[in-house]
Amino acid sequence: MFRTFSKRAGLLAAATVSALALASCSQGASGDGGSGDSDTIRVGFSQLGAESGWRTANTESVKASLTEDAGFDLTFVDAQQKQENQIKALRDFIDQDVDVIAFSPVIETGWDEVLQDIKDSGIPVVLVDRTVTTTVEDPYVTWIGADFRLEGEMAGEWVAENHPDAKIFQLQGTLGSGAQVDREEGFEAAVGADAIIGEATGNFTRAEGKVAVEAALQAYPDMDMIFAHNDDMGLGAVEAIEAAGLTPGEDIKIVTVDAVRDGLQALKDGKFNYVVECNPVFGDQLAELIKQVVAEEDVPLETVVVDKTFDQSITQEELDARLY
Ligand code: GZL
Repeated sequence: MFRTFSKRAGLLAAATVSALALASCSQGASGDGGSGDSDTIRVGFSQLGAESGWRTANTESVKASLTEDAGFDLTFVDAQQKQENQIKALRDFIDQDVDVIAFSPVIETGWDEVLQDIKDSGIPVVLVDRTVTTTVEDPYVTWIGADFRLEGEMAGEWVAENHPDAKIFQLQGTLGSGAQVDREEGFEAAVGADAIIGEATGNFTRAEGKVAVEAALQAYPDMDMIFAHNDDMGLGAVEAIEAAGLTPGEDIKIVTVDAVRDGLQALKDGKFNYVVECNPVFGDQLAELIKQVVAEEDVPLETVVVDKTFDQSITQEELDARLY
């Protein structure tokens, strides 16, 4: 069974690759004729959906980097958060005999057959963002994304330090996704499982997050904190809390992950209490990795996109300076 390895080891590799990527990008960008390919690289990209502000920003970053001018012929397919749509897209990419297949798996499991077929086709896989658990040996050449477990730990450490007695409702992302599994693991390691009085999934969307919290407010009247696995569900929680006549950020504290603009605005407005970043703007690093894969250069198995954290001291200047 293969799963993306412990991501801490990837940090050093990330720093190395990031420096290399930036260097080679700047060479290419300055037009000094770097080592750019004369051939176009045909990339099949299966994006899992458009469920959140994070996903939208990630898609924009990927499309802004995998351009014709940069030497790519990108086929981009949105799966509307359905695994069967992703598997169909991956099979289409095999039929089209693309040069590289890239995808962000909506959940960790259920990919063995299609990953084996891709491997048999000889097309290299670049895994993006989410992780996979599979029996296929060496299922992908390289993965780029965030350390979800660390994100959960950072959120949990802030809670443990600032609200040690919190009664927490956990608003989970898409069940079975690497982001949900690992954020939950990291968060619970930091706060202790006993601090979590209830949980339910909001599938990383604002609407489903609101519905889940409406039910939670009835089921857990003594909850005083929500850990939402992304900003969008946290914003849905704000709507539900306000509809119940309570004050988000005060009666019920909210801790989230992503740091999209709407989430950081809620933080600045006092409706969120703490936000852990999960940076989606890595299209340039992805483009560089794909070029290295096609050139059969050595690439690290993992490139971890480094995250930071925000509290309510965030300024409007910081907010305005955000890329997404
Ligand atoms: C994280 C990404 C998650 C975001 C959500 O890298 O996979 O999926 O946290 C998105 O906003 O839905």
